[in-house]
Amino acid sequence: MKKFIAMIFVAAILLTACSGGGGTGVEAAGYWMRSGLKDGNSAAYMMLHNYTGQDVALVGASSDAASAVEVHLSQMDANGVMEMIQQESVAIPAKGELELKPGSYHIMFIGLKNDLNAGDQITLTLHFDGYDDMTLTVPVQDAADSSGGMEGMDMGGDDSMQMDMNATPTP
Ligand SMILES: [Cu+2]
Repeated sequence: MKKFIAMIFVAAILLTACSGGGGTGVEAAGYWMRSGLKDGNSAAYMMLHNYTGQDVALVGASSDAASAVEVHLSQMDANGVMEMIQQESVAIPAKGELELKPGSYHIMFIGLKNDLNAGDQITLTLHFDGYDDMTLTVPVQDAADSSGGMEGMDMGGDDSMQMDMNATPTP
């Protein structure tokens, strides 16, 4: 039994060594944000890697690019209608990752302060429970499908996000 435990311990050390450059904490990759119009809504997407041995909770985000910034999950309700639900806390699994992508988790920007066009950049700060804030300079890109109306501030009516399943986040 002792031997078994020792083997698990060794495996854990090897995993740590393989996680790349001794990376600790959380890393964001491939982040981008959808273009949008002043007073409209938009969303940012990315891959969050957790290099720690414990789940890390994403508990919010902030940016001066919009009146409000929230962590959302898009999902199908019982009637087959896509809805967005604000998330108080989303776990990035230990030694795992959380993908924020169209039709799933995303950082929601409500009430853009300015038009955001492809090529623009915004500053986004992510908040984690028990870890330092992470500030990102996020490039704005046109979504693959921009046919969804971006006008209006009514979030309930903006269900255009799920139309962009083919949007490809580029690193
Ligand atoms: Cu949303």
